[in-house]
Amino acid sequence: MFNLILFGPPGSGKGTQSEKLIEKYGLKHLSTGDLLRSEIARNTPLGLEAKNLMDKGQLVPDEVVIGMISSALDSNPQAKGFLFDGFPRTSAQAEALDKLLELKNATICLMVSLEVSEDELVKRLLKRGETSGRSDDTNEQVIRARIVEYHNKTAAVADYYHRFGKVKIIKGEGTIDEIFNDLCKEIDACMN
Ligand code: B4P
Repeated sequence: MFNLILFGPPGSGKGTQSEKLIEKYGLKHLSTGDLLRSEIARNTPLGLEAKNLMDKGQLVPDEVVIGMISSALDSNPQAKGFLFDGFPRTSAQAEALDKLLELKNATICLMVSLEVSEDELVKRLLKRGETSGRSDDTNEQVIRARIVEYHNKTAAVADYYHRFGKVKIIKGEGTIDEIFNDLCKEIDACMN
């Protein structure tokens, strides 16, 4: 089983590159952002709690996202591997993921981390906000709060995988195809 984490700050291209990667490698895409937005769209109690936090640019509690990932892993027993997009976002989530995978005799093979300057992140997210209908993309203050959450809580997740020599850093600025090619080089090197 090949399990990959696509890592990076909000707006770094995780969702964009995930779509291309799952097509090329046949991995099952697990995006906690998409799972949460689907709960919001269905007006579930979990969705209402999540929306409140996401609209402020804050992370949703660990137990909520870990529970979602756990059910998604169980519902996809045939998957030949998973692409984790936007998860793990805290060290507690990273430790929980390791334990969930261990139960399936699996592990994270590689974390690819997209690096993008803060000005570019803000520019991209505000542009997406013009059309996406995502309330967390329309307000610059909320976007900046998401970037602060990333530095305070999420950046440390890369250190966690770094200890196991599993992190590769990719420049996340350039054309979508250039970045995709750089990601594929790292993934192919890890698969072979
Ligand atoms: P996510 O849905 O994960 O959203 P994101 O990080 O903002 O988006 P992503 O990084 O995938 O966007 P992309 O660059 O593809 O999270 C949303 C919220 O959900 C979080 O703030 C949090 O509240 C909550 N949440 C999610 N997971 C959680 C977890 N595990 N724990 C706790 N809370 C969690 O796209 C950005 C834009 O850039 C697009 O418009 C795209 O077209 C553009 N773009 C992409 N690549 C480009 C390039 N090379 N050049 C120019 N533009 C590019």
